[in-house]
Amino acid sequence: MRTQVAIIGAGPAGLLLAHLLRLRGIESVVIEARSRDYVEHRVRAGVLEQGTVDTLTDAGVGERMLREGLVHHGIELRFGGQGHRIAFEKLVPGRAITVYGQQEVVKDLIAARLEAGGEILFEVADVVPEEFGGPSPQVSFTHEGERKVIQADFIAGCDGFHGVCRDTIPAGVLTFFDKEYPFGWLGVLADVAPSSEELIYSSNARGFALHSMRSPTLSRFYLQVAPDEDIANWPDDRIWDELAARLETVPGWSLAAGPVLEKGITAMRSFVAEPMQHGRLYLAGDAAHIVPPTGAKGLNLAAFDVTVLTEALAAWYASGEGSLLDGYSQACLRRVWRAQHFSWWMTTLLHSFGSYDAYDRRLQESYRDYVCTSDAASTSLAENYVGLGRYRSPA
Ligand code: FAS
Ligand code: PHB
Repeated sequence: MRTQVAIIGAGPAGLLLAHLLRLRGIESVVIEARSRDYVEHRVRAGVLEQGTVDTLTDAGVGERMLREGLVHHGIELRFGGQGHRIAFEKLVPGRAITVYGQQEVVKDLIAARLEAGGEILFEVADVVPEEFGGPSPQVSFTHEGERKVIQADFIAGCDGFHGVCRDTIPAGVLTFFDKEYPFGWLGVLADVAPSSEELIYSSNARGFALHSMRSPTLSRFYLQVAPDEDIANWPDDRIWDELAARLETVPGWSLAAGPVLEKGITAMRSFVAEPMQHGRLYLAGDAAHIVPPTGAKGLNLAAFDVTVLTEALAAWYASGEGSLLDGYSQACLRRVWRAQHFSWWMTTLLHSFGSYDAYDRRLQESYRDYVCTSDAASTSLAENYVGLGRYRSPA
């Protein structure tokens, strides 16, 4: 098989990259380890930044998102027995977020890809990116019981944190930056109407809880739990009791419960691999970086990376100009580290850390008070949360 860009991974990064490249007349083949059904039903991110919404809309894959997505103009921080609304319309006028599940974005991108006659090979195995140190990289893999090879000009490593691409880069080339948190998130998808119009980030002595949603009839919740927590310890009744204990902390507000459709535990980690490229292999999305989901940045960062990579590849194919490709990693990492800091900051602001002494807890309380009473502080949160705008190529 021969193509221009071999894309490993059919998550948001790989699928959006394939779509954006096609719009620029650049061919690609996407290979994915899991089945189509699996990737289209994997419940993950839920919040799209304004820039991601604009990218999907302008790329012609935003029609259902604009129809079904929930546009929100604020979020609530809830602590000390009070709710504090971060009002985007006041702090960052004209910018909002859209609540639209990652699996819906994936479905829309797969549908667009297949409708355009693009290729996605699902359920591949033993994927090996090769020869990316020279001008003729290739990817070998097994598909439908047969060993295959894709010859390409470039390889895009969009295979997530647990993929193979990052690890095929020779030792000593990459520098890793890693931070683990002393807790995880228990995520819950429930067949119940949200008890709030907007997202609620709540913290009290019992820990952190997040009330999000997917639609007017589908709610999404998260609970801070121990990092090695076993989901078997969390029957549905206990989940609802704990969510109520952490969210029902302002007078007159109550949480509606309902059937739990799905529950699972996600580890919390901050991670960056630098640089995000080596030879003709380019890493994008979770393959290159991970953020704790508190800032709702993961999916949005992936979209930003592939926007940068598309511009760089388009310049190379148009004129042989390689400076944007050479500068890919640097162009991404500025945004990556901004999102890393914001995600770490939101996580430390809102979670209970067992290691905190009395002084640390007073600092946290003071910072929470400052964020809720200072326009400058809440504007900083708002502009990071709705996103810092789309990539603008230097050209
Ligand atoms: P992805 O991991 O989404 O996609 C990588 C793809 O590559 C997968 O489909 C995988 O099957 C495939 N792959 C892996 N190895 C391969 C191989 N060897 N060959 C071929 N294919 C291979 N972000 C938020 O903003 N909010 C959240 O609430 C949130 N919750 C999350 C919960 C979980 C459990 C996880 C793991 C992540 C969560 N994230 C969240 C982050 C998540 O949304 C990512 O940022 C987003 O999926 C990034 O997209 P990709 O970079 O495409 O990586
Ligand atoms: C979600 O709806 O899945 C979600 C929303 C906000 C976050 C994390 C996850 O910060």
